[in-house]
Amino acid sequence: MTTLRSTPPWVTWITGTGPVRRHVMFCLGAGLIYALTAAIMAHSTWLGLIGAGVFWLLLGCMATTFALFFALVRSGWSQRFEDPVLAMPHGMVSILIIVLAYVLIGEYRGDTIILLAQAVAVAMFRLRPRQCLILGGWAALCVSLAQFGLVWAGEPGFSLQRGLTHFTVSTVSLMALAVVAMWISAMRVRISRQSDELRQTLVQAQALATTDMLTGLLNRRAMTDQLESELARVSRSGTPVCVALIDIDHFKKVNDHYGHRMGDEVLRAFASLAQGDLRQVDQLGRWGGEEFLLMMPHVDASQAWVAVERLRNRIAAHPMGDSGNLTVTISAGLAQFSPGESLDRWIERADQVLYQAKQSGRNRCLIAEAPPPVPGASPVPVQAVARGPAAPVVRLHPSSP
Ligand code: GH3
Ligand code: MG
Ligand code: MG
Repeated sequence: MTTLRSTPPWVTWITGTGPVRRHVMFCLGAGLIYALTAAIMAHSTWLGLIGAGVFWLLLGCMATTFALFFALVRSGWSQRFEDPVLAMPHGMVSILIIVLAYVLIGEYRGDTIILLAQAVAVAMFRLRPRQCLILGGWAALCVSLAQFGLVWAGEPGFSLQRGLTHFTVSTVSLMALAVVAMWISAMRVRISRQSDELRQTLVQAQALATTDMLTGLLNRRAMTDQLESELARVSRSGTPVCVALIDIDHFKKVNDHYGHRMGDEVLRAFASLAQGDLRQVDQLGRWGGEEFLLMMPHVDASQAWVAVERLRNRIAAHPMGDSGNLTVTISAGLAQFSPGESLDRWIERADQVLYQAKQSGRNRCLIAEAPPPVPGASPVPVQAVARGPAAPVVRLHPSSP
């Protein structure tokens, strides 16, 4: 048994719903990285490694950036862009803040290079391959400018020699990381495209396995599945359900006189007319050749008979073919499910009365009489079969079990 757990309202208030929620979660992930960085900075400030002014300035920059991007994503404003997470501009602004830290925190500035590497590495999970390379280049460019600026401004302890060493190490490692990020991002894009294709193929395969290609109706296998699940439902609820086996009369003659293509056209026309005439809960499938099976839940035999008669009259009155000079009729055998009987037996009863409808002149719908009750099963509501406007109930062969 599965239990449905609903999301608490305060979580929905923060994350939103639908696609926005997924994008907000990315933003919150970035927020977590900011929070960890702020905690490390606070500890360093407490140890006296960073000045309090610098700490509050960097904290303010991080908080403002996070709040701004969170608002843009959470409000749904960013949905208009190809990447609603805004990973590229967010990544670029974060890199600027890290480079600001690089400039301001003095002799421990080398530690911030690892944060730049982290910003580039995170990009591979969201950005396209080329964007990963651009972001890596942006990080290397910003930190290089900062290094040359520090040398040019005569920052104490940051000689030309030191600046060049920093420049080489940071540029080489950031660009190497950007190439790896690009490669992983390309792999991610390829895997996601392949899984989309696979999903599409699966949907197509499912449609092929359950649909009759000529008429677009359920095929026999899918129809049998529907019948089985309906029987499982009926055995719990006890509500009535009927099937009608419908066969086009003298269909062979249509093929013989008008050609096989016209025969196909008639089958398609029947399917489309019937579908337009039925309730949403009714299920129609192609049972084979020019024979169709209609399942009608929640109605007894006399109510189902009225529906099939309406369909029969509609088909008989509908001109088919290009010139419209062809009309066909249908015969149907109808059976209400009797508690305790098997699916095969139920359909067999419908088939037997269809045979009798053919024998007695075609273009009619007959109802199968309810079978003798199965011991232990709840009885069939007899009046359900006997009621209705002249519904012709047919007594099946006495030897039938
Ligand atoms: P009855 O009134 O007794 O049902 O006679 P009938 O001619 O309709 O029945 P019969 O079983 O003699 O012939 C059915 C024909 O339906 C034979 C078969 O070639 C044709 N048929 C079956 N499937 C298709 C199909 O997909 N397309 C076309 N055009 N014909 C089909
Ligand atoms: Mg036929
Ligand atoms: Mg037939």
